[in-house]
Amino acid sequence: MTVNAGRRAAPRRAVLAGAAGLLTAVLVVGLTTAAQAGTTLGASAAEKGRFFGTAVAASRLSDSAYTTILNREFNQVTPENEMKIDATEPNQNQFSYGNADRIVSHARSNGMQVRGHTLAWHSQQPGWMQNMSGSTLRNAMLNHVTQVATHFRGQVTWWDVVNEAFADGSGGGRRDSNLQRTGNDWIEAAFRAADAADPNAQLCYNDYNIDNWTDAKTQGVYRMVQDFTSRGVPIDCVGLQSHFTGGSNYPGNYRTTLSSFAALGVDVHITELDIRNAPVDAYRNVTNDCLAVARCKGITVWGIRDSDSWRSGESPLLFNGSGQKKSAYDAVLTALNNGTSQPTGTPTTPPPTTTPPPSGSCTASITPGTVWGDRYNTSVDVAGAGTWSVVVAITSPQKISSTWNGSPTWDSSGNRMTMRSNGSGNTFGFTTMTNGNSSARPQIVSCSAG
Ligand code: 9MR
Repeated sequence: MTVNAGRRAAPRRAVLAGAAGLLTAVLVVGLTTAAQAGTTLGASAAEKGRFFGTAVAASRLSDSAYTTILNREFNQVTPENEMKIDATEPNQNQFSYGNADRIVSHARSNGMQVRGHTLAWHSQQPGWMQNMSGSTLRNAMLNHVTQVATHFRGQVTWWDVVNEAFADGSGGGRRDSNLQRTGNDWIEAAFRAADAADPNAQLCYNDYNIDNWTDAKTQGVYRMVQDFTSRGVPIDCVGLQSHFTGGSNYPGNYRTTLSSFAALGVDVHITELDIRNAPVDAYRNVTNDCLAVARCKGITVWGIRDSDSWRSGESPLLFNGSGQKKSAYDAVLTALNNGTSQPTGTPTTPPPTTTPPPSGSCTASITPGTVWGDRYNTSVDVAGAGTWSVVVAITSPQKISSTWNGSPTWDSSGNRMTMRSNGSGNTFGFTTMTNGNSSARPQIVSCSAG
């Protein structure tokens, strides 16, 4: 049993998503192009029980070409800079959330989940923090984690609690920084503070150059996660940034890295994917590797169009500067559509043997949620069982494009979703694209305990 299983409590996300959606529904009613499951990255990933997301910059939300692609293709967002320490606490104990709130509001009102990035990092610290050290810095960091995680409680599905704390090179040890100099336990202290502030958020460690399984840095992070899970430090996930510098930089053992972290009992996410010149093969391989590992729950690209990228000169993304789909986009979408919905993965250590819980029945009831021009939300309350699996039928051509608070799998038609409890409570939810049929609504087929 993983340490995180007992951490999650009431499933507030679906309810809040509906409320946020209601407030801003007017903004999305104008959308005329209905995305179709299987023909967009987010919808196709959702059919495989995963998310497909992008980094978003608040300054670009007023660019309709940008938001058209964002709303059509993605079901997860990561604020690119707006939740970093310098943005959220520019002066000590003065918090500033405007741009971050704008991204969160846009995301949630469009049925997208949010990854918070990032609570503790050696970089992009405000000046006041850069000049601190010792217990003063430790306390300021913990206060920052607590305040920011509390502000976004219930709105952020995952937090990059700590970012880039390991050194490059052959040692596999920690990066020197003012935070590291407060003591080696600063990372677990940050995770414990985040857990206390938002017990429902999934807490991730995020880093770059941890893609190649044999690299010392990868091994160093692996040992830390292993240590955390063995001692009950609350960690739920590891993010591999995966900023690749070219096709050759994608390591052939990437799948082994993903499955090895997963075998520790944490989810893995590809959090900042971009690849120099967007080679089709490398994008396809990354996608297939994620799909092959059951606990690889999703992919986030680090920007939408090449012109939005932090390294725009390398054209590393899936859309060109004019917003047109590149060949790499087609490769990713095809891989997602061909991928398995019940991946097996190849863990380097065998998974623990578990005894299935006793089966029985339960009841599942539907509560309609926010309705937009081209999609609507539904939440389902399950009673009579703590762990369960609920089968939901959708009427074609409607398709479910994103889900929350459960682990979905799909039948081959894509019209039947089996949602299993994943420790997020007894309410799950999903967004359905109407695809031209605005009258049909999901039906519960069965509810089984265990
Ligand atoms: O994309 C971000 C860029 O706009 C910022 O100037 C930069 C400043 O540090 O951070 C970039 O995002 C980084 C992310 O937060 C952490 N991993 C590496 C990303 C690319 O540098």
